[in-house]
Amino acid sequence: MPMQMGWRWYGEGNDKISLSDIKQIPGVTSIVWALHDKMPGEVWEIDEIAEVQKQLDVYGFNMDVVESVNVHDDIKIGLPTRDRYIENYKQTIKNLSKFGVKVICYNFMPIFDWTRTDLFHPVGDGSTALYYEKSRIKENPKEMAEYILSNLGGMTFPGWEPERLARLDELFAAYAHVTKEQLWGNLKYFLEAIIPTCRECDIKMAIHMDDPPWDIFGLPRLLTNAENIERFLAMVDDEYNCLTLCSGSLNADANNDVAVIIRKYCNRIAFAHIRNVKHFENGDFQEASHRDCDGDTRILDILKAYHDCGYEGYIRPDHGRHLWDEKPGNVRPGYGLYDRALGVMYMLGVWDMLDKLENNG
Ligand code: DNO
Repeated sequence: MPMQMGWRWYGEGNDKISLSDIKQIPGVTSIVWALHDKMPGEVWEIDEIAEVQKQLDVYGFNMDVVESVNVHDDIKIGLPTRDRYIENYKQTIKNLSKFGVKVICYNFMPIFDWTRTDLFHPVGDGSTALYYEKSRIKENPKEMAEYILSNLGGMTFPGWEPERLARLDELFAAYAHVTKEQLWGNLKYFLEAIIPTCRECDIKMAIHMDDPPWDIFGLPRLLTNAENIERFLAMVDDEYNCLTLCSGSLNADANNDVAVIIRKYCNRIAFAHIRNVKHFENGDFQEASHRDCDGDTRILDILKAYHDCGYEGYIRPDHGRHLWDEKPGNVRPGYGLYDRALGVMYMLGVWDMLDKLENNG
């Protein structure tokens, strides 16, 4: 089985890009989906999942990959109430398995998911892209959260739930005593509780890399480099405990060589996010087109590593730039149509050539 190309879609009525638009992009077979109106900790009900299945069936897409079933803060903080939310998580896994779901992408970042200081930074060619200015991520998480929330154009973004972020002070107070070691322990507790259900249901849990891969606002982050990936995989050494290897998240730290990580852990990568970033000397970074030479992530080496390893998992273009008519307010930051579609074609172009060279030189 070859690798399978996916496309992240935010759902009917919640995404300007329609399934019929996506159908016209060559090679996409999997819709990477979620129930975006669910709060972390809620059970995803059968009838709600069935609704999405019906929509995807019309176009012949599979629903094998969910991104994300978000983990409740009480689990990350390690509160006694976590067991109730873990039970809900298991029920969601069981419900998803009835629809043939194979992979759940999730993250274990305290409070914030991906973090950027500018969502529409000029690239220099008329397009814009997500940008991270290191000096602006210092003391004021509120300012950053308000900036991001007010620039989402009313669109939902998992990890950026306004209801949750309205309680920012409370959340920071709750995480204040969670050390990095405790966070590792809470992750282990969560995984040990759910992996038997994953095995029973044949669903792989695929943790997303922390983005950016370093502590922010004094909050610990775990999935940041090869050493921590090794620790994570060994901590719960089970074929259902896997990675969503996000090339752009990892390579925001220029010391991370993503291709080397792929070659080492390929059998535990269930989902690949391909994103290119360009580094600046002061530690800032900007997201770039998927073309290798437009950034510093070495996309060609990454694709070659997956190909050499015989990768059969899911892959998707990650963030793209905003092109042409994609402007603040009418595009979900990072998730426009055009640049991600170009990303699919670039990746498939490289992959097809690698296949050809392998098959008949
Ligand atoms: C960024 C995404 C992440 C990812 C979550 C997974 O655009 O890759 O937000 O979906 O971290 O839980």
